[in-house]
Amino acid sequence: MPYELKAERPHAPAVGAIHPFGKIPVMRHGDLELCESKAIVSYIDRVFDGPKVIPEDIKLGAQVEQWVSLGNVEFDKVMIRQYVVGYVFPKEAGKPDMAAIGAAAATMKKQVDVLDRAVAKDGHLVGGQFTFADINILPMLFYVNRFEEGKALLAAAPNLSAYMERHFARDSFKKSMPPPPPKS
Ligand SMILES: N[C@@H](CCC(=O)N[C@@H](CS)C(=O)NCC(=O)O)C(=O)O
Repeated sequence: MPYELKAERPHAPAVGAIHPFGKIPVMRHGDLELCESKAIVSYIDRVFDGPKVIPEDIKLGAQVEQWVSLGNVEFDKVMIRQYVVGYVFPKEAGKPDMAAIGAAAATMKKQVDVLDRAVAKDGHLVGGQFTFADINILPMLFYVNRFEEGKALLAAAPNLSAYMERHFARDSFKKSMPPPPPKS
């Protein structure tokens, strides 16, 4: 589907006008303004033709919802908020709290095992097809893989490593790589 990407920082006025807590992404389509990735994806999936990223099949769709919820509640909390943000935005500038990062990495080990088993069968989280369950989790794995402990954990998970390699090579993944953030 055609789209126009307007790069904005979180909490920029244009973002705050749509997301009550100033987070990105936000979307505008005609007179509809939406925030929160899952809501945006569900809308696009329903309005536009093309392959569904949330399958219409009730059981497959429910499994996608399950993994998206696990992604947003469990994996995002540890992998992004505790681990990646711990490195990128330390509370004290230039001094990441290595005890907190180590604790996050220990929890992440269990999460990586769960994902490694989940993709073992056919290289997807749900139903042998590429869905929003995968799309939601792949950017988290991409950023975890940029830091030492995360890279080591992921390298030790063979199914998940193959999963990442395969899906990171997708044209859509490369095209949705965020542009450098605009200057604030
Ligand atoms: N639940 C939101 C999470 C969005 C989110 O956390 N976005 C980050 C950037 S990837 C953000 O805007 N962070 C700014 C902040 O937390 O203040 C969604 O799924 O869209």
